[in-house]
This record gives sequence, structure tokens and C-alpha cells, in this order.
Amino acid sequence: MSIILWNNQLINEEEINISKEDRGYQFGDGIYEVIRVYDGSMYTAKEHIDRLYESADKIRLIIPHTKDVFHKMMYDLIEANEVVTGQVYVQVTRGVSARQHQFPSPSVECVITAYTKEVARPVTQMANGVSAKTVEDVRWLRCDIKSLNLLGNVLAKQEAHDEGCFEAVLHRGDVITEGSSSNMYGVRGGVLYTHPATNYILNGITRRVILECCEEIGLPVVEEAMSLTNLYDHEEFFMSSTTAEILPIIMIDRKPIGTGLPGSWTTKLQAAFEAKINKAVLA
Ligand code: DCS
Repeated sequence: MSIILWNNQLINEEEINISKEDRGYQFGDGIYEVIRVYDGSMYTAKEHIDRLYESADKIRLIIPHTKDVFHKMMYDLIEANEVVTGQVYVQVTRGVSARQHQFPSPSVECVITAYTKEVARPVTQMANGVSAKTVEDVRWLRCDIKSLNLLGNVLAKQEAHDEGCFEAVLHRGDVITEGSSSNMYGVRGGVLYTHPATNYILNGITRRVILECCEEIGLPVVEEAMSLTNLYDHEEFFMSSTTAEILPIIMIDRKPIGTGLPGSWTTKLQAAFEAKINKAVLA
């Protein structure tokens, strides 16, 4: 049986009692984070917790704990569940109140829910790569917020899965933005391209680590959106996320990228990324 965090207490999962009028349930009015656990400890926890509080600010939601207390709550949850290699999912909603679109007035306490799960590193996909499908990005214009509203992302991922693809490469017209639950990168002429961290994408924590890795391995970075028109001019393509880490994308819309095998820069980045994980775990 697993232990979950519900507001400020650790309880057995069947004891949770979510209201039908929780604004997360009714409106997707809340935010979330997914944090990786390696060897029992959270990876880049500070960055994830900072981003959670930034998302909260952007939707005018108040989390009634200091970041240090929040960090300790996540830590206790991981310890209670004895997670080794896995993840923490945490969401915060604007609370419980009779259904009306505007914020509750007077305001109500937010509802925090968090649980852990063992999740293996996707070693096979990391080695062999995955395929993707291009899907028009019809989401809202605040993709920088890690909002619980994921309908656009869900529909895009399903469209990719319907075609036997692992991920959707989202594009607004000719402009490639990101994946349905990942960031996207291409390598062309020995330069890495990825969409700048604007309101059109989520500024991934993995993305930030990857940009540091690029510097370490001497791969120049241009934070400029790739275009659909020159998609197949890229020698390499890959995606990143907390759970997926770095996955080579070897086919898009059934056509190979480069040689159709994971590229050498991608492999080097995976090694640099892994070295950082190992260093953090050993610290
Ligand atoms: N873009 C979107 C739309 C995402 O949902 C995610 C992560 C990312 C980029 C990558 O961000 P991180 O590197 O910080 O993970 N999505 C999380 C999710 O929903 N499941 O796992 C990760």
C-alpha cells in the first residue's frame, strides 16, 4: 500500500477524500510537478520546487508553506514509500468551493496531493531511439505554466500513439515548439537548436541541464525555433523530460532523421547527462 501526501499529512492512499468541487477536478485550476528520484534522492529538487512556486504565482495561487517546508514534505513522502528509482508527482489546486469560474471569495486553502511511483529509466528507448509524429500545437498561449489543464497535450499524445509513435512534435504553423510532454531539439551543421524559453513552451528542468551539458561537450546552442520546412535537414533530433531523460528521435512522420539511428551528439549528451545524475546521487 502506498503512502500519499494530502495537504499537510501523510496518509494511506485509500484514506484520501477528494471533493467533487475541487477546482482541480472541475476546471483543471491548479499546477503540478514531476520530480525524478534516483537512488532514493530527488534530482534537481530545488529547480522543480522553484518552478512550482513560479507556476503558482503566474496563476495567482498561494502555497501556504515555505519552499523549505515543501521540500521536506516531498522528502518525507519519498522516505515513507522507500522509493529507489522513480518519481514524485505533486499537484496543487485552488481548493474546494461551489462551482463558479471566478476565484473563491473569500479564498479557500489550496489542496496539495502528492504520491510516488517506481519508474525505471527508459534504457531501451534511450539506446534505440523512438519515433514521433508532427501535430499542430493548438494549446493556449501560457505553455510556460505547468498547469493541470493538459487536454491539448493529451490529444496530441494520443494522435501520435494512434500512429504507433512515442511522442508528438508540436508546431504552430511552421514553428516547432516542443513535445506533448517533453522539450524538442535538433542538431544541424554541428549546432543544437531548440525553441527559446518563452510562453510557447515549458522551460524544462531537463532542458536546462542539457544546455549545461552542451557547454561541457562543446556543442554550440542556438535557442531559436526549428521550422517544419527544414525538419529533415537535421542530422539528429531528440526529446527530453524528467522521466524520459534524453531520447533520440530517429523517425518523424515515418521518415528517418539523419541516418535513422541515434546521433553521436545525442549519445554524447546522454553520457554527460548521466554523469551529472551520478555526481548528484553520490553527493
Ligand atoms: N514540455 C511539456 C509540455 C512537459 O509536460 C514537460 C514535462 C516538459 C516540456 C519537460 O520538462 P521537464 O524536463 O521539467 O520534465 N512533463 C512532465 C510530465 O507531465 N510527466 O513527466 C514530465
